[in-house]
Amino acid sequence: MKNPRYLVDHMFTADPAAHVFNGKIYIYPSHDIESGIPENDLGDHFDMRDYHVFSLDDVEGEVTDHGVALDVKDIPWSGRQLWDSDCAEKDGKFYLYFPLKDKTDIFRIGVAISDKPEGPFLPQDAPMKGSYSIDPCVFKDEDGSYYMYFGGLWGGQLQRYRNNKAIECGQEPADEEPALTARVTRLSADMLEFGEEPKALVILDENGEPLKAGDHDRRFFEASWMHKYQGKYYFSYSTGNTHKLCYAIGDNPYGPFTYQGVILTPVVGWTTHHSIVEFKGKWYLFHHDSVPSGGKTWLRSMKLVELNYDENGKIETIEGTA
Ligand code: FUB
Repeated sequence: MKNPRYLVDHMFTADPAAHVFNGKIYIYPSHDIESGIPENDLGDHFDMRDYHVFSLDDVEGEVTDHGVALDVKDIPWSGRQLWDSDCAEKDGKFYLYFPLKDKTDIFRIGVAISDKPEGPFLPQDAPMKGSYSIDPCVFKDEDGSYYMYFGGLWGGQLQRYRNNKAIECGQEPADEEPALTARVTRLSADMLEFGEEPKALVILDENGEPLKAGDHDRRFFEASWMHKYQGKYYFSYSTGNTHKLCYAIGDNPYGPFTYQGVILTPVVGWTTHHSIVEFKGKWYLFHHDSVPSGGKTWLRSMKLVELNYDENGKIETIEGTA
């Protein structure tokens, strides 16, 4: 495999969530477009309108674009901005989870269903009850339970919530206060709703203290991903304005997790976002950068690179500009 490898060049793709279904790799990325909206800290320039699903039989193989899997115009509650999605399979059905601003410009998380991993997906009439913010990631544990991880700062609106309730004039905490965290919730048996109140996913430092809001090099910003390696739970995420993909390890799906280090150093482009998947006995990082668009933050291209662990289960840092 050319390592790293860009996966497609006929359209811009970002935030790739990869899963192995039916022996193939399926990828659920965002579909970046040139919207003409000026860049700002709320991410208005990320004005995506549909999703395509991609598959490949092998990491070196040809990538198939399965076409439009879900279009914003078919989502009854839609406002704007289809951001990072994820997909989970249960009992032969496939559930696509996506963040989208509703008609009042508040991000909610929606679900759409298909009989096939590539869709097309039929959206539910309303977003998941009690959902907010962005970047849903769904993890199936070995006991058959499904957990959703979500949340994102700034344009992702997470700073507007405390204890799952919207607050007036939401702002990030002061630098010395505990950082805002991703959220985790078990999904309901029908996969369509939260099965419980979302909980805070706490990341501890080397002294067992929660990371502080001012610790921009390590604190959670967006892009949750969960995978399991040698019985441990690896929560990985983007640090946003410091542009790193980092990870923390825990003993169960809820944590707490202890900060470990950097998976990917900054890439070309403002955002960094990924998934980690095992395929045929090797591990891979799917992520994106803005090299092919000449550095345009809102026009990203998904990539694939092999990921390695050392003998203690530590992930070896990958150079984002490699
Ligand atoms: O693609 C839009 C947003 O950019 C995602 O939801 C974030 O994670 C960032 O990658």
